[in-house]
Amino acid sequence: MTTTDPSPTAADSGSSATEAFRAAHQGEHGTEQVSAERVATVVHAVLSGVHESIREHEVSYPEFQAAKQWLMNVGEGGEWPLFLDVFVEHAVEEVAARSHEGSQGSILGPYYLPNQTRLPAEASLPARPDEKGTPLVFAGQVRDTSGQPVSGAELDIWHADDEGYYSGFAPGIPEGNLRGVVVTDEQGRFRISTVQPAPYQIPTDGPTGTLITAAGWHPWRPAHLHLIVRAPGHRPITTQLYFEGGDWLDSDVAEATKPELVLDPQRQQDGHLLSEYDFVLEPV
Ligand code: MBD
Ligand code: FE
Repeated sequence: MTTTDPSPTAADSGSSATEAFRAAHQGEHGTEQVSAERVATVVHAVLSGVHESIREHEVSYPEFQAAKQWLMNVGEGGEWPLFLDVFVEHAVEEVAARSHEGSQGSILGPYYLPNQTRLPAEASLPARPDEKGTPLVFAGQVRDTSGQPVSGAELDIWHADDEGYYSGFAPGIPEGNLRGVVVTDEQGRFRISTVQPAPYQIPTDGPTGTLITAAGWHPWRPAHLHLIVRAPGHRPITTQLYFEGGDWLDSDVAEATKPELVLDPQRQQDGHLLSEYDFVLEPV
């Protein structure tokens, strides 16, 4: 390692993710927004599933107390956003996708930050002067479901660095690093220069990591780009793009991969990787 920055602790990234979620959803009043009927139906179903698991697996008092202890730790460590996005969000996205047209989506995850630098259609994401990683160019076109190019569409893009860390959630990375809002040109095109992200490892020193270790699972997500693609009059698409042949592609801990979301970057003469991908937005 050439840097002197400490590795991010689970507690640091957990509390940042909790803060980011609260900021994004401030003014929304939680359960007051959901009808009593829906709360009763869904919460009853969830609790019934828990009760049934306890009966089926004859869960003991020590196991119940261990679970209670762990749940308290998730809250204290600020890891509810991480835990829920890794283990639950993919099912919510799957249900939402049933009624969607246009490009496939995927989960948002805990590390989105709004209001990043706006950039022209051909742009480099903000990066450190010595940003490590293989240069990657991500280029394509945004069209609507009738095939018309969408000019002025925003590609809100963010991804981990060459060590798998996200700016805003790991110490020592400048604010806004490897994040940006790229605006498509008159032909709906974009061409974004960045670096190839590394796979993401769930912090092993927090409660989510403890659970994964205790169960003997692995803590990895395959390398990915996050995007929200939006344009007036169209449904925004939240998605992720992965890399053919990458580690963990077939065993994402967050179960958020889809075959349609795998890029196959080609190495160019000067050594950089080029990936082309087009987005299709449906009208609202
Ligand atoms: C990530 O980087 C991520 O994308 C998700 C969904 C969960 C945890 C970390
Ligand atoms: Fe991610």
